[in-house]
Amino acid sequence: MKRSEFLKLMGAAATSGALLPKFATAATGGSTAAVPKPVSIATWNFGVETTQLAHRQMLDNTSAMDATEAGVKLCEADPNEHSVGLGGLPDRDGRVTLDACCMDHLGNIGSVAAVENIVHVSSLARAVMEQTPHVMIVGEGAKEFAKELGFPMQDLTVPESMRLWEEWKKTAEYKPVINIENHDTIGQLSLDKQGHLAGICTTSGLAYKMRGRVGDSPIIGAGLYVDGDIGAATATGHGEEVIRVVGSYRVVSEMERGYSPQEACERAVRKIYDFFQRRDAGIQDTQIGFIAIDKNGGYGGYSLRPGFQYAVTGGSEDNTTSLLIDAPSMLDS
Ligand code: SD4
Repeated sequence: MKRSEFLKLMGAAATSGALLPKFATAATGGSTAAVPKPVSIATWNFGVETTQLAHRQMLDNTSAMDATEAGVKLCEADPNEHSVGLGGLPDRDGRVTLDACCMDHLGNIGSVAAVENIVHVSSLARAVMEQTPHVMIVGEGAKEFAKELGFPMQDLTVPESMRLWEEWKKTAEYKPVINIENHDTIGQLSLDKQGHLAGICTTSGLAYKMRGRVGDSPIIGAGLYVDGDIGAATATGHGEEVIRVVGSYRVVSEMERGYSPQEACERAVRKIYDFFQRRDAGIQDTQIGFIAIDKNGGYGGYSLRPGFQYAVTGGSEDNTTSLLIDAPSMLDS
């Protein structure tokens, strides 16, 4: 299916840039200036569509959590995105396993990991948050819970993801690898008209991972963190390294100490770099990106190496801005 057809199917055509008074691609950077509420930010270029959808919904008084969920679901259902939801790259055994978590401004959290056959794991994480006394359910248990709730079960493979896996197998010798080109998790953070923050992170994780491997994305504090009084952050990239520094919590905690979202993201990336140095570990295969938003709509993003982009859509009905930003990076290549 072509991307345009897919978007039409998802009813997202109405969120295209045509409706937006301003659409620009900034060269680099974050903003210490606040974007007027509502505002939504998300990792990677698919974040343009997902933030536009969330923003439009929030203009209509949808909550940050509902709008963020609507945004990331667009990405989860897209068979052409091979790092999230349907069509995500499989583990080394050819099984697609998904991870997701969500958090709101009150500190409500929900998470699922290593889930098979469910496209909208963001909604499943939200169901864990809202309908169970627990915060994290994994594997078969998560699938059973999804079945109970009536989530459709489906094969998450698509011909292209299987073709890529077959290619990988030719030389892989069944060895899990960290492959920087396959980091495209969506982490999305929104600030609604009421000033409430919410975030969701959803991914198929590292391509060709070992069965049962779980990265940062469904781990509250690592892949996502929201503090309604301060701000929110989410991560993409090499999950093992993000977990090591409790990355998203670290970003929010730096904001609590007074750093801007941009500075806070930079400090978290530098900490990851420091840990590599201490361990004398090779950093060549690692990419990490953080994005953050504060409770006033200030935002930022930063990555270890170039190539990371994030999207920001915010402002009032009459004055909406949607940007795709090339995040500044710590290393040159
Ligand atoms: C993980 N952080 O499972 C995820 C992968 C990722 O962009 O972000 N890809 O480690």
